[in-house]
Amino acid sequence: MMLGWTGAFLNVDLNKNKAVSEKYDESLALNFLGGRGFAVKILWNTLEQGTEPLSPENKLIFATGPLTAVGLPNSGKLVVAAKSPLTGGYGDGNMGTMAAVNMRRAGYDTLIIGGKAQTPVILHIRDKDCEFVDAKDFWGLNSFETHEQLIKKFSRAAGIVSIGPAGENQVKFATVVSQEGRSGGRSGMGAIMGSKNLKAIVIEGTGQILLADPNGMRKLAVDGYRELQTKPSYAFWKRQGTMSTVEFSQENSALPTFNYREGVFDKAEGIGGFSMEKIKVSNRGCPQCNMTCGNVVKDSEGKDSELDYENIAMLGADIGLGNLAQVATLNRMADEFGFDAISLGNVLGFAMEASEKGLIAEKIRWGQFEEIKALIVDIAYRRGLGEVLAEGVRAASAVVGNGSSEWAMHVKGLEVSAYDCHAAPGMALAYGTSSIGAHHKDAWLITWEIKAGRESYDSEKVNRLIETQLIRGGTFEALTVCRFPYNQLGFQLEWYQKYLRAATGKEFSFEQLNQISNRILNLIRAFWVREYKEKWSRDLDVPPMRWFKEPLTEGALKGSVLDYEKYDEMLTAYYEKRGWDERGVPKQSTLEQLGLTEEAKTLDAYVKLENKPIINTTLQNTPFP
Ligand code: PTT
Ligand code: SF4
Repeated sequence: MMLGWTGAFLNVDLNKNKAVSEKYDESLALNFLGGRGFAVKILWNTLEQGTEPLSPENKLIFATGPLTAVGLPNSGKLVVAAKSPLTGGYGDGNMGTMAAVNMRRAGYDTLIIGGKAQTPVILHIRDKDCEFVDAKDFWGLNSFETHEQLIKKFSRAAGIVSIGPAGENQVKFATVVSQEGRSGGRSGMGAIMGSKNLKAIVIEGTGQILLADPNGMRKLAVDGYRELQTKPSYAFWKRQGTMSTVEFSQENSALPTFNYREGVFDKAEGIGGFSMEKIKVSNRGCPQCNMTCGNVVKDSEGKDSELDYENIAMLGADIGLGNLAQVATLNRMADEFGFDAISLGNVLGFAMEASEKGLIAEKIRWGQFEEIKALIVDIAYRRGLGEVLAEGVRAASAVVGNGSSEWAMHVKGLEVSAYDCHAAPGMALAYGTSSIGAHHKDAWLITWEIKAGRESYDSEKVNRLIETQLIRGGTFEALTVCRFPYNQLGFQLEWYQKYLRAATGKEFSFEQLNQISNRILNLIRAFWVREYKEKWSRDLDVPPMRWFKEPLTEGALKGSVLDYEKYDEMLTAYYEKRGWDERGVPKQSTLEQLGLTEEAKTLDAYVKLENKPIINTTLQNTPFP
């Protein structure tokens, strides 16, 4: 019997309204751990190459890991994954939700959802029972209304994930939303739910997760919570969460401003952590967490809105809006409609710049609150300019043309998150090589880079990047728990080894954990290459040209710009250290060393692993594969 893992997946076929519980082999758990590891392995195994992301054949995965929901600090998280409709590659997000807790208590580590319901449905799971509930009365509701209605219909203790109108209308950057403010799956996981006519999933789990050492885990969990509270930054974290990053980014010319033209914003103070504190009403957060970081404020309409740094930077500075209560309204709209707030800010900034340059007929101006609100609604319902922007910034720039691809701020189709990189080559490489496109999840290198020397492109940065990607993008995404105790409060990694021992009864050395992470990240890379086939090119690992060509014109780092040749050298060094060829494709030997021999054979059939050149595309303009 497996301990720590439930050992079962729930396989749901919406074509047939059927759900089957499946045992999986222990070797999967030992080699891929859980979360992102399970997700990529399932997608690799079950999707045909070239599967259309919004087709019934795509699989939507909700995956937990051996540490999810076992009572230890910040363990109420899951990974939501699929082949992304925004990027055409591997896509996922990590969200805190009671659905993670209930899924494990219902006896499942992972839900695998395929097919498409004929009419909108809600999947209701109660332990081993499953039903498909007609969702006609819910379709069209926003995610907050959906949550409220479903709690009334089922139970307050149920775990609920749902989509809003953005997901229903298959906006390519629609997310899955939970608990009025947790949002996951930046690269369009909500659109996948919409394409399957799946409005929501309600899970009620009443069982117990079997652990190797339950008493040991209880004690370790209490010790962990106590230790977190003693951390010097704990109190400030509870006050501001990620919001203090606004001041950090502004001081370091990294706050995305006017569609990443600049790294400083003259109204930054008004949208920063200390301004937020003045209107803050409470903290909200994920289950099983004692450092809850969601800052709830009253927005310009008097409604609650939960603020994080990324959302505020992207729906504030990046679109020229300096009124925090108004930014909070846009943030709430993002959660209600179920958009990714980062991509939303990005497409809005792109539209404003295109409008300013006279490249589109519509007038949409920096910082004009009413115009922005109206455009957000149009994106959700795919009306007018909204229809173009609903496809994401890469596709929008293909429509707008006129060189706009140089300031369409994305990598591999995923919009850049909220760190300007004119003067941060390491962070630029982190975006370039991230597992899902330009997201900071795998490697938030910028704080370290600023201390280490931001002007350098040396191998220390490459080493640090890979180390960070393995821990954050590999281990934490597989465990599957929140990484904030570790990277924000300095909670040591050794804790997680102890937790793993108590959960599974097995020892995992750091070398083993790194090996698992490396396996996961290599398989993710192999997935991208398999899906892009001959369209794959190293250019896809290069961030937007704006950062190379258009220097900052304001702030202490005025004149800064990235150096293309040096970036390219750094990319080569990165590939060598990863065991990838000059195209960024994992070598046969690399995959074999990680036990991915079968996967190497499959990949070889699509892209010769002996380093034969494949078509080189122009920078970042690869059409959707
Ligand atoms: C995450 C991305 C982030 S990363 C932020 S703010 W951040 C934005 N939050 C959004 C939001 O809120 N609403 C919305 N409509 N769109 C949003 N888009 C953006 O989505 C999130 C926290 C945060 S807040 C971060 S960094 C950490 N991320 C973790 C991670 O990736 N892995 C992990 N093991 N632990 C993490 N802990 C932290 O979790 P995505 P959440 Mg999110 C409202 O989903 O797709 O990964 O994108 O899930 O429960 O809200 O927690 O400064
Ligand atoms: Fe969720 Fe924040 Fe707690 Fe992490 S620290 S579990 S993101 S509330």
